[in-house]
Amino acid sequence: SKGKPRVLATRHFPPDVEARLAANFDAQLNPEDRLYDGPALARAADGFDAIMCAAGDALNAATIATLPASVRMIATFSVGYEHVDVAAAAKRNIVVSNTPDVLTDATADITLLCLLGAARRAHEGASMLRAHKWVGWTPTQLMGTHVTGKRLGILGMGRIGQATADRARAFRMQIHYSNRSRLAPDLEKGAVFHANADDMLPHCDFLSINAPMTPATAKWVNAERIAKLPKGAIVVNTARGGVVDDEALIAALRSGHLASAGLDVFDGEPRIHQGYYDLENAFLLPHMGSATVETRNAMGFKALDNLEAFLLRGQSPPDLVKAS
Ligand code: 8YV
Repeated sequence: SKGKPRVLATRHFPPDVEARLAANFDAQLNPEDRLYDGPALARAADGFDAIMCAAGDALNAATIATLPASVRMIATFSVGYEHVDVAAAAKRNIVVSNTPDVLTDATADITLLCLLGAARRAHEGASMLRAHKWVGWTPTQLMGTHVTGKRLGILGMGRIGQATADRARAFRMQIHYSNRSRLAPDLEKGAVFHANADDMLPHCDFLSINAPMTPATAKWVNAERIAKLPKGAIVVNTARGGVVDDEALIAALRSGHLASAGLDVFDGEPRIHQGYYDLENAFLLPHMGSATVETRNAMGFKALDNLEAFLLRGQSPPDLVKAS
């Protein structure tokens, strides 16, 4: 009889996830705990039925073209899937799955952390204290931007955008949003819809990017659009760094047109634009949006639900990603 299906994982995962992976599959975890490049991944995948990968692993058309014929599935441990060329996979009859929903709350939480951290100058305060430079309170020390009652524009009102809006409403923020389509009233909850995202910009005291990385969103936040934001606005990004033109954002943070930025994601991460390191008015995190024990376990279990449906039961993966 045939043995268990074989799964090659590009990363190590939380212990309970690895235990279930090992129980149900003949699994191999990347011993290097760093990314395989294209040819090395293709070599390593020889004889494997599926690859369990993560955001940042470049499963582009060139890599997918060189994958061995044994590979029938790519399950990414992420909701974003711009790193997997789904059309190239479809051509080779490789199914792709992702992990939506389970990371919505954790990512919306960190969006508020970035918003508040940027508005309230958390980086400057924390580093002043840690550097033993806090000589005492003064009435004008570290005055930030008030959050309550301000306008928040959300670019991309999907699951994470909506969960961000729900949290922002507790701060009595006025929600504006732009999305491919307008939400039904029960989901919109009074937020102001802008059919053209450019038209939303003048209304944003805060702009939160919650859109996926696509050709249409690449470097969408550029110099021209930043100029349309009110002076003193704050940009928050917990989606993908590539949606922002780093040069333009850094220039606006230097000039003071933007008060600050709260960023969890960066183009080319972890080798981020050098300009960010010198900016006091940027609250920067190393892509930790989904990094809670509960969420990372749920993401792993969801990836496994998909692998098990397809490889053990011959079903379509519940979180099948279709080529657009
Ligand atoms: C992860 C993410 O931290 O789900 C995504 O799209 O970016 C994050 O949840 C990570 O990239 C996992 O692959």
